[in-house]
Amino acid sequence: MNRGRFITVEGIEGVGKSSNIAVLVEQIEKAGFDVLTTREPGGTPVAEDIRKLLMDRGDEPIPEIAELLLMFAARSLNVNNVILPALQAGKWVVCDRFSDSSRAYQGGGRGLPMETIDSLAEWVHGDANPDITILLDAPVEVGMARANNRGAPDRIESEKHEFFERVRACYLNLAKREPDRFVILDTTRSLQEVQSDVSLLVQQLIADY
Ligand code: Z5A
Repeated sequence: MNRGRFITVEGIEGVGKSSNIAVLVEQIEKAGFDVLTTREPGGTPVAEDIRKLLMDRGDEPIPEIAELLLMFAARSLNVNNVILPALQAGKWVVCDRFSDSSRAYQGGGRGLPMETIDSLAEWVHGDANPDITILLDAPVEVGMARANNRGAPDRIESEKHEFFERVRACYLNLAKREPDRFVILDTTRSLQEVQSDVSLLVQQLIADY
């Protein structure tokens, strides 16, 4: 059986990951493939517990290194217990964030060394890298304005504007570094326009499968 395709969706908060993942999944299913969706940090019961630890605005400060290691601990659970078994069963996997989020947030945003993050990625998931990464991109103000319509910000959402500027710049650099894997979609356009690009992309992926 062919290994399924592994697709990740990335971007700063509020750029429309959830809204576009819904279309992505619908299109893949329409083409007759089984698809599994998951998210990071999270995706398994223990990884979802780690997510709560990471997002809660508790009293104890979380050092940057602990934050990075917790992201990768959750990723190890998701890769081994959810992503790899699904790919091996021929399912397509759509993951809301993956190691590029650690590169962008903990590397770009917090300033942790990229070589360390790349080594952790290699250690935790070896060559289980995404076949394609959709980077949804918009200026920080746009993402924040869309995200602000929701409830109280979590621990990471409470960071300052400059933090998210660094995260976005890092994402754009990652896309430059691996142009064959990344597809950048400008999400300042209407949701319908972006979703129609997502549909075209899926058709292309299916044609190449
Ligand atoms: N994190 C990390 O630091 N390191 C890691 O390794 C990993 C994660 C894996 C997880 O958050 C947090 O963890 C995240 C990074 C960090 N922290 N931050 N910030 P998450 O991924 O669960 O949540 P999020 O990034 O905050 O995503 P989100 O806010 O849920 O946004 P979204 O899914 O990208 O957007 P949406 O919900 O689809 O859309 C937001 C609103 O905009 C909604 O009302 C839509 O209808 C609207 N929208 C969407 N697209 C459009 C367009 N094109 N036009 C108009 N309106 C639109």
